[in-house]
Amino acid sequence: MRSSAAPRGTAEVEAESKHAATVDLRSDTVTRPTPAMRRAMAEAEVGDDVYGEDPTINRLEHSAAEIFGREAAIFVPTGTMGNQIAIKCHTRPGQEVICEARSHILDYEMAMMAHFSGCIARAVPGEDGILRWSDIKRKIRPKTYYVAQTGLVELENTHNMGGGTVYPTEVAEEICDGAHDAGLPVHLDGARVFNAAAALGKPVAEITRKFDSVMFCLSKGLAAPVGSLLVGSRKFVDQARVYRKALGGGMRQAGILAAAGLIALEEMPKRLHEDHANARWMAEELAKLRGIKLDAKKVATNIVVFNVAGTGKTSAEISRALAERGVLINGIDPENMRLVTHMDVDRAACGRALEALRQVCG
Ligand code: TLP
Repeated sequence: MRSSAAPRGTAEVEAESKHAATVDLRSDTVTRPTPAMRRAMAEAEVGDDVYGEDPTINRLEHSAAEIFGREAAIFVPTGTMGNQIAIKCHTRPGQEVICEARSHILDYEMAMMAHFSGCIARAVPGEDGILRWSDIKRKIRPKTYYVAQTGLVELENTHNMGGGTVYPTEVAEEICDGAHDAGLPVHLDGARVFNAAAALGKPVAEITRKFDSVMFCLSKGLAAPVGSLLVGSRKFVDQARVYRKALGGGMRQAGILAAAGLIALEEMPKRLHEDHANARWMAEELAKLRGIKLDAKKVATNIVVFNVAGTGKTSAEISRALAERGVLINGIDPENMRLVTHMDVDRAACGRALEALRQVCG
């Protein structure tokens, strides 16, 4: 069994070197910087960001705050660090964080909410990863001294393991309003919030306006090599800067990275619909294969999660056979797999991956 977050196995690496044109659908994190990004990186004006003196980082943070309609933003090396800093800022040790049962903060962030913030997750299952206020309301702990108190509500949009599903804006806003009435902040893991915005046809500022903080990644569908941002109030971001430094995330002349990030932020969101169309097409074709189960109509962004139990093979066996044909797709568990479309995989490459899937699963 291999998770999508797992390092590449020998079979995959060997296959990659054998095939000049490997189709890598393991994640949108595998995208490489564009020529424009590489040029901008080479020419970036830099300074020491711990002193607040890197002009390119300052420009990126300013631009992110403006795009999200917030007071401030902070550049962090990874989405994981951004999420964990947000949890630390919003909570106190001994509290609970309400999140979806397959959320990234719970399943892929190394138990850091316990390790770093001293909190436990109150995991709530949601259909396709999407929670409703009625699910959350029931899990808020009563205000008595003898139970751990709820400190934070966290949502994920798009929901990764839910299959790139998108929160309808009114559902997310009802949760934010309900949580705020209960005195609770709400953090958004918006690693792929630009995909959500593209699917909804709305600006990110509009779909995230009620959240207290938002983390989003430059290094996924937006194709930057490194980096994420955390946006929120000035007070929140000032506190986040303290925790970023404490975690060793004060990166000095990281304007080199921010230069690529600015292109990712300002230029790349407009092409995400191509990835979504490719994912939907792959889902429709996959649904025709015997032994594979998925509802292609639910594929709204760039992630396709599908069940392979009916093929009589495990996801690891399928992964290996695909890798031999130059196609990389990982399993989530023995019965389920995830493929993610992105800028470095065009329609023709998706077609080649489908052909390999037909050979292996059909
Ligand atoms: N997701 C990765 C793996 O860790 C699973 C991927 O390949 O999809 N939030 C969400 C919703 C994410 O999907 C990820 C990365 C993160 C946070 C963390 O971002 P990084 O990898 O920059 O720490």
